[in-house]
Amino acid sequence: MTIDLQKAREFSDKVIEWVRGKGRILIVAHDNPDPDSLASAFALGHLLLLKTGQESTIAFGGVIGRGENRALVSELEIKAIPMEELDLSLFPVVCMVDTQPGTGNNSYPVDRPVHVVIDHHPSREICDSCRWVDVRPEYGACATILFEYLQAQEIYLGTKLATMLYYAIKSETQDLGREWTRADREAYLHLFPLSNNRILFNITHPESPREYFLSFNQALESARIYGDLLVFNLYAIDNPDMVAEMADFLLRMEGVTLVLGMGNYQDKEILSLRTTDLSVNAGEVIQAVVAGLGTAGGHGMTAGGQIHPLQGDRALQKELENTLARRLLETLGKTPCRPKRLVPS
Ligand SMILES: [Mn+2]
Repeated sequence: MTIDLQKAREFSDKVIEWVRGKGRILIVAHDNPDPDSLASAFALGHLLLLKTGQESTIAFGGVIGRGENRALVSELEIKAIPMEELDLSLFPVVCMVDTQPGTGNNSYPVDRPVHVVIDHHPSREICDSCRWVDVRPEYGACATILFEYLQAQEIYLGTKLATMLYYAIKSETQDLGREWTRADREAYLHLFPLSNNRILFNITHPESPREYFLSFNQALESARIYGDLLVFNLYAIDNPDMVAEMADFLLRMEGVTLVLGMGNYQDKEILSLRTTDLSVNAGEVIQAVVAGLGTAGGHGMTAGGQIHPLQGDRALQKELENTLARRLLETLGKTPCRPKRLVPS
């Protein structure tokens, strides 16, 4: 291990000391949680249980939709509870992982206190009001930060914990192909031999419903290409994670350097932006595109947003697509042009 664990040790020491004796702990993941968010939440709960004897509850908004994420949760027995089923006043300690207060991508009420924030998204001012904040935007995965705490606190990495942290870093950085740092690589290499390959295979090859395959069809049929930009619209979806998954899929299109996707989940428009262009900051671009319409945030190459509420009218959703495409071209300083269909009509 060549990474410097001093920061991790100091921060985790202080948090453990502060949490000790304070009672029940709530750990908030972001909405429609991904493996990075779920594994980080589990690891934090595990650390605090071993060091303080206090139990944690993992809470999330939305759904665990993606087949891989459902398999992760069931194979590795991660117990996560929908936020609306919890009485939030019962938790004297509130932690947030892989998200921050007031970003719009978590369902924890903004007017309630958050004590501990551990994240790798760009830092938000609102965190100044939180007691303990460890935000490292340079890290590829939030799970890497948690891995460092576990190492610094000399916590034994059992198969289950190792497998979920490994899968979190693997999926978040696409096997260290996207936005990773040396710390992510160290964690990834350390965790791989401790992971269970059969479970990893089951997670990465989930059985998928017919709707899953129809989403590919919808993504392809709706795809419009504006020069090197591609915009697609899934309209009504029953799994909000499909937008990001189809964005990743279409980003492999020759000649395309940026993809903006959208889909309507329970009257909320879910947006996803992906880019391979290193001169573009996806998080900043999507914030400019949805300004005044919704909330958004993200990293350099991946970002997401939500526009709420938008009732399920198809014409309205098409109109929104055109608006977002126009704003995207404007934001990137490109001249407006007539889009081409990916699939000829
Ligand atoms: Mn993350």
